[in-house]
Amino acid sequence: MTLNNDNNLLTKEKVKLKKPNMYAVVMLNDDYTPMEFVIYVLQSIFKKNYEDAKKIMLLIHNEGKGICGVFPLDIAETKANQVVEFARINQHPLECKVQKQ
Ligand code: TYC
Repeated sequence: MTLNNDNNLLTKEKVKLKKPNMYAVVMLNDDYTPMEFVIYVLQSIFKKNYEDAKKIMLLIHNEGKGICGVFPLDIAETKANQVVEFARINQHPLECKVQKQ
């Protein structure tokens, strides 16, 4: 909004707010990572409750991949890196990728 000197309303400017591009963190299935480890990752990094984490883990196990969450790019990349790093420390081959929505 703009006011003139008499404080009268002159114009209503359009403020354009662009929604941020969103990115899915996609987790991939493998034959070695224990199911309970994947559930723990989904709970700790993606803040899922046990029930939802188990459902997502089984979907990935059965379908080959699945979305853990959708975030702005920096957060998606941070979470994907945390997953891979935590898996490496525990000697599991768990992988995930970041995919633009
Ligand atoms: N397929 C694994 C097993 O049978 C479990 C698993 C689920 C691994 C999801 C990775 O992203 C994954 N132990």
